[in-house]
Amino acid sequence: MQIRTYTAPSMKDALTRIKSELGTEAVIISTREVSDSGYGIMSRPMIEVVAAVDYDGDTLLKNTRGRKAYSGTTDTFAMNAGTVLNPENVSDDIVELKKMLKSFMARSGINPEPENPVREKLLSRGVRSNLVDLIFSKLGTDTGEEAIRTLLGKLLRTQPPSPERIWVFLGTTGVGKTTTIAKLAGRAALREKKRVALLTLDAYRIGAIDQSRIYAKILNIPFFSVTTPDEFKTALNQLSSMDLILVDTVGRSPFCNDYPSELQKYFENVPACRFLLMPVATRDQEMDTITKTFSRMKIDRMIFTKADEAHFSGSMITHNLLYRTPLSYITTGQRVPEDIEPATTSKIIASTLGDAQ
Ligand SMILES: Nc1nc2c(ncn2[C@@H]2O[C@H](COP(=O)(O)OP(=O)(O)O)[C@@H](O)[C@H]2O)c(=O)[nH]1
Ligand SMILES: [Mg+2]
Repeated sequence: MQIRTYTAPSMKDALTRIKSELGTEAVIISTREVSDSGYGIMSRPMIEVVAAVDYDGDTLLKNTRGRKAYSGTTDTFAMNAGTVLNPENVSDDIVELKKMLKSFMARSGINPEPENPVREKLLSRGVRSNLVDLIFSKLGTDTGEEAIRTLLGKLLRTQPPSPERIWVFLGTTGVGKTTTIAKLAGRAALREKKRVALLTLDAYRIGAIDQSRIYAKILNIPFFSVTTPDEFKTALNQLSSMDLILVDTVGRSPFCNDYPSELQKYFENVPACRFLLMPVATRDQEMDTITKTFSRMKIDRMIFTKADEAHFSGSMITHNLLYRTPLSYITTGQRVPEDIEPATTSKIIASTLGDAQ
């Protein structure tokens, strides 16, 4: 964080200098009236403003470069969103300081700019504040909901699974991997009449395979449980006639550093579509940690789970705009196989902003 003190004849002059030197992400920490260096009646009242920005010089430069590109196409915006909003640079302190500044201004009788109701709506539905700032810096502070829906419609990425016949389901424990696999297996086997098999990687021999075994039995499809990369490859060879092989993973917390690298050993030279599953109600900080941890597995698609349990679903927009991994499915309940839907941009937008008027 850089902290600088500015002295200027008016608040407006001070803010202009802060904006040009520290950028628009700068926050005001304190303001006070002071006198300039003149004596007696010659001295003029001045205002002293302490401002801070949460970037080191290098990142600030990147940030400024990123901002210039916003005037380009929406794709340029999207690409640069990654640079500007690298989650490692995103600090809760900035949000906290902005809140403090607002309450300070309110108490001092200074009227902050009236908030745009759409901005409030996006924030209250869980879209990350830095992204909301970015959207409004692109579209203008008085932008209406329609323009935001149109922009999101262009930026959000949804895609069906990639064409490989092996699908791998990754994510922390309890996010809904096994249930989602059962839903997809049920649909593929019963509705699409595909030859489907279930395979569980129990790398740590935790023994949590009964659930998958039961689903396989109900669907009358082959089931394998493997505990080493060699066993995994042998099982894949035996399943070479299958149209779809759904691979469940049971294991440790992703905060265990060796977990993704252990898993990675199974998938060397195995063409597969790798899904990362995450509940809609995941908090920002966990979202960043989990995404970063599993990024070593080269995630191809996202599945957001438990949409029915979340009060708001801005996390899907946040994740999609920040990490750009296309979303394939959204799960909406515990019923197998009913509660799963292919993702569409209009569904993501409607789940956050409500149906368009
Ligand atoms: N409400 C709700 N519960 C779900 C959903 N998907 C899975 N679950 C429940 O979440 C719990 C953990 O699911 P499971 O598939 O075992 O998670 P895993 O540890 O990732 O394999 C189970 O009780 C599931 O019924 C969903 O979309 N909505
Ligand atoms: Mg499971």
